[in-house]
Parts: sequence; C-alpha cells; structure tokens
Amino acid sequence: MIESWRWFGPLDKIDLTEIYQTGSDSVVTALHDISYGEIWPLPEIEKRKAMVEAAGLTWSVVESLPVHEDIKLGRGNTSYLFNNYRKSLENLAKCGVGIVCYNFMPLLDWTRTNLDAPADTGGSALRFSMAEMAAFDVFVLKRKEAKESYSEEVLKNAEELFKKSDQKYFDKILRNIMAGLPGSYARYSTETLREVLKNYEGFIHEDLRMNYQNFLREIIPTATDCGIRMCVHPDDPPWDVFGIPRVVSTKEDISFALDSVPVLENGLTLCSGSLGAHPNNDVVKIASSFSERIHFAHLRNVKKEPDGSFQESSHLKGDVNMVELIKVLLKEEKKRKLADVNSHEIIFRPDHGHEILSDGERNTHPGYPLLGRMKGLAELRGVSKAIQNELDLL
Ligand code: DNO
Repeated sequence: MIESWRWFGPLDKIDLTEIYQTGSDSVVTALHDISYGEIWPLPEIEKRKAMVEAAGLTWSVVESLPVHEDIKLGRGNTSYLFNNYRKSLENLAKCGVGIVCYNFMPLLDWTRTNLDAPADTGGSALRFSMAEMAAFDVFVLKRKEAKESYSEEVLKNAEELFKKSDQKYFDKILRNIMAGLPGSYARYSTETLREVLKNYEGFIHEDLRMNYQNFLREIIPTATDCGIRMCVHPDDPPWDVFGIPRVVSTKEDISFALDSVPVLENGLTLCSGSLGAHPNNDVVKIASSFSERIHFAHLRNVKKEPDGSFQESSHLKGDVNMVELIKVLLKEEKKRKLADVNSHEIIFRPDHGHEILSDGERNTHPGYPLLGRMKGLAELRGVSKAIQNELDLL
C-alpha cells in the first residue's frame, strides 16, 4: 500500500517538510480555497503539485473535489455544475493526479459533538455523543420530528443534560458539529441552521439516492475517459443527521452506488472509522465485498457504545479488526499485481489521530494533529509490513 498524509494546503499548520519526516510517501490534498461548484484551474493544480513535489512527495489523491449542494438536492443549474466538475477532473488528469475522493453527505461533512474527549491512554479524541446530539437537536434547535430520531433512553439522558447545561455548552456543541465542514464553508448559528434545514423538508432518501445516481451517470464516463478513479467517502456518522438523509452508510448503500455505474472508475474510499460507527456494519466484510473497487483507504478505529455514541480510539485498538482489514486490502493488491493491473497499490492514510504530547500547542484541524497521526501511521505501517511479508509481497 502507498502511505499518504492529509495536507490541507499552504494554510495547514503542519508543513510539507514535517510530513516528509513522517516517512509517508505521498500527500492527499485539495484546493480548499476554490468555491464549491467552480472549476479547478489547471495552473492552480500545477502549482499545488509542484509544491508537493518540491518537498520530495507526490500528490496521490484529491480529497475532496466537493460536490455542490445543488447537485445533492437536484435543484438549480446542475448542468453547469456537472460541466465544471468534469472540467476539473480533466484538469486533474492532465496533471497526473488520478484518484479523486468525494462525499455525498448533504449539508454537513463528518459530525462530532466533542472534539476533546479524554482518550484512554491520555490526550484527547473526537467523540459523538447521542445524548449531546439529541439534547441539541430536540431542546435547542427544536427541530420538528427530532424526537423520532432517538431512542427513549437517549431522549431521557438528553433531557437531563439539557436541564443541567447552559447556552455556552450548547454553543460549543454546535461549533463542534460544524467542525467537519471544510474551511471555506459557512458555519451556522442555531437560527441560521434552522433556516437552512428548511431546504431539506420533505427531502427523502429516495430523492438523494436518485440525485446521487444522476451525479454518477453524469460524471463517471468523463472519469473513465480521462483515467481518473473516483472514490466515494462513506457518511460519517453513517446515519441521518438532523433528519437529513444520508445514502452512503451501509453495505447496501455502497452496492447501490457501485452498481449504478459498474466500472472501476466508480469506486470507494474505504473509511473504516466512518463505516465502523454503525452497529450493523462489518467493516472487514464490506471491504472484502468491494475490494476491487477500493482505490483509497482511511484507516482509523472507533469504540461504539450501546446507545449509539462512539469515540475514536487508537488505530489498532477499537471495534474494527484493523489487522484483518489490512489483510483484505493487501490480498486485493496481490490479486491486482498478479493480474498485472496498472497502479495496483491501494493508497491509505492514517485517518485522524488523538491529540497527544505537544499536539495541543499546534492548533491543527480537529482530528488532524501531527503526533497522534504519526503514531497511527507507524502502527499501521508495522501491521502492513508484517502482513506483506506473510503474503510475500515485500
Ligand atoms: C474526515 C474526512 C472527511 C472526508 C470527506 C471526503 O476527516 O475523512 O471530511 O475528507 O468526507 O469528501
């Protein structure tokens, strides 16, 4: 597997010389300052690529080429947006960046309620608390039908939490929920969130699924023509948030997406932490089922709790059997190698990491500290090398 490291571009507090020292082979980056729906111009892509290469690294994956909200909602001038997306893919292909990750989560990206929950070995971790989410949703946002999204037990705990907490506490929860949105994206207050949620009233899974299929049919043929492998990132968490449908959460969802346009270029980002938060998802099985279409892997782990909450654990210690998962990915690589498929190697990155040691002083993106991720990468690298040796892949 090719090791990679997410770099948020020149504004990232971690610079390329530091990434080089992690031993990673490549970086995963995006032109975050370009607005959603606009074309990524060739010179900008070339500039970013040159920057990465000057540091002795390669740009292996685009994460993400974002899908405009109007495409997800199926409204507005979608043909303009599809054309722009296609043009960006062509420009990326001209620069030799051949893998593009994207997601199809409406409104929000990854969502947590707590960005600094104490981790079991010290330091802090990202956490999703069902009770905190429900307390905010039901009692602060006061979303119609919010109660239907949570169990009786969660609602009871949420009410208690609401009674003993002040406005400041919930302001922080909302800020945390928004933390997964890319930098250039608007943050909402409770009032503006309430307003924007009106766009999704009556919008159901089937609508989103159809809009997703439409996106794939519009975009994948261009990806095939220019040799780009697209890979959808699963929903995180893999269930509806604020009643807004999510459709890349389970094995069935992924089958639907991959079968919609059954070609190699319509692929998957296997994100073990996102999929692993769902009580019914067997991540190792999901990886085996779709192994041929996995182009990129986000390796991290979670510990689930009975009420649906989860916390990010260290990379080898959570509910996902990371050793088995890496074995699936390496076996797939071996298959590709024997079949002589070009670029057979799967690219992975240590996804997220605990904030440990001096990480807190750096003020990096939530979930993306230097030392915590480096620890994760080193652990994953060790497992991978051991299995490679076993499979005779070294
Ligand atoms: C979170 C990331 C996601 C991912 C996007 C891909 O840490 O894995 O934000 O980049 O969902 O489009």
